This record gives sequence, C-alpha cells and structure tokens, in this order.
Amino acid sequence: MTQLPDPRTLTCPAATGAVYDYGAHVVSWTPAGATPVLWMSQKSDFEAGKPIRGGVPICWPWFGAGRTKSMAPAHGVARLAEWHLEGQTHSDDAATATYTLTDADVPDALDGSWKATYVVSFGAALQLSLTVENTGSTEFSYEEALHTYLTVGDITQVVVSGLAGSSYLDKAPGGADAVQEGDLTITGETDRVYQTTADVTVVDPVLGRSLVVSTSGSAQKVVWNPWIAKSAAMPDFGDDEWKTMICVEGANALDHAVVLAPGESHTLGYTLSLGAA
Ligand code: TA6
Repeated sequence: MTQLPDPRTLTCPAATGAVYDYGAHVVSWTPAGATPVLWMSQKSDFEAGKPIRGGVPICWPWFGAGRTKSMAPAHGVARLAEWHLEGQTHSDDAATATYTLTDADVPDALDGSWKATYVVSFGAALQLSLTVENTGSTEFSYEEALHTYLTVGDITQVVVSGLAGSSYLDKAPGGADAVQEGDLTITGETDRVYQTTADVTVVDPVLGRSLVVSTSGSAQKVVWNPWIAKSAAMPDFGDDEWKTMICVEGANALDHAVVLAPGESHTLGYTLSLGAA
C-alpha cells in the first residue's frame, strides 16, 4: 500500500490546521492558545485506499452502508479519493483551502454528473462547507456527513447538551429508537442519528472546555462512541481509545438524503468552536 505524503499545514494567528488532499481529510485543528481539538487514533492507517481514523472524514455519497444497507466502501468513496486543491488563502483570522472533486474523478460514485466543492477554514472556529452541484441532466440523490472526531478528557465525564426533545435512530446493538430526554451522557456503545438542526455542545470537565457544533443544511446530528467491545474489534482503533473521543457529525442520511435536480446544488455547513469551560 502507498503511504500518504504529509498533510498540508495551514497556519494563521488564530489557528493551525492540517488537511490531506486524500479525502480532503482534515486531520487537525488547534485554535491559538488551545490544545488540539480533533481526535486521531494512534492506530490509524495513512494509506491510499484506506480510511483515516480520526479528524473529519467526508462521508459521501452514502452514509455507513447506505440506504440499501449493502453499499461499500463504508461511508462512500469521497474519503478515499484524491481531491484537487484549487486554492488557499491566509489572513489574520483564518487559513483556508478549497478542494474539488467531480464525477470524472470517481465515475462510480453515483449515477449522474456532479461537482463537489469543499472549503476548509482554520480560524478561531473550524468551518467546513461541502457543496454538491448537479451538473448533469438527470436528478440524483445522495447521503452525506462530516464525521468529526473530537478529543475529550474522559468520555465518562462528558455531557452532551442540545439534543433534548429530538428523536433518534439508535444504531447501537440492542438500541431502540426514542426521543432524547435531557442531556446525553455516554455509558456504553452509542451510535445515534438525531433528527435535529440545533447546536450540540460537548461539555468536557476534564479538559475544562466545551465544544460547540453548529450546522447548516443538515437535518441530523450523529453521535458516536464505540465503547469497549467495538473499539477492540476495530484494527485501526486502540482498545482504550474510546475513553478520549466522541464523534458529533452533521449529516443528511436515510430519509433525509439530499435530492438534486439538474442545475441544483446543496451545501452542508459545519462549524466547530470552543465554548465556555
Ligand atoms: O457515524 C457512526 C458510524 O456510522 C458508526 O456506525 C461506525 O461505523 C462509525 O461510523 C465509523 O465508521 P467507519 O467506516 O469510519 O469505521
């Protein structure tokens, strides 16, 4: 397998970040004066053809095994493709990179002609924007998620707020779909697709910070922690790494897949920022 070249590092007075052209995969973001915010497995692969276990995988044009529950590779092809760097900008407030990918690059992604544009902005907040345009003459639909891995001090002490009252699909073994009552705490394998557009806050008393996830053009938030057994079953995930991570994703999946008529486009926006301690 081919080891990836080093990621691009983007720096400005407000933050530093790193992103691979492969998958347009953001692998780190550190606001000025803070500790790194994105989580990365110490056992992740960094090889063409394999997913990177951490940072912000782009899940597109399907989520998980897709609506048929038989799609492969998991979470689609965008995170395994070589995106094209179209440009970079630097200012005091943010360093940005703009990537594109088209049907010419990944012809088997979906039936149709399309162009994806992904803008990454490393500043006091991490701002991500995934726009897909239907450049063809036939309608198509797709699922998507920005599958962000967050570093926490101790998952058993984390409180996730902002989900109260939202219904969720529970994908964990033995899970039952329900409505979230109050804040969410993680006490086992947690794999939930919440129907909500609200901000979600991860309160981390150990690191003394909170992380706020805001989205636009996203019908769902996905919250995932693999806990003990699933962590042990993943070769690119350390057995004890579940203790210091949580995924809070912005998504449009399942019955909230995006449908684009010819000429239409859709943007999924994801903003991660440091909140109060
Ligand atoms: O977003 C949560 C999830 O769908 C989990 O079910 C788990 O499979 C996770 O994504 C990781 O997926 P990956 O394909 O990166 O191993």
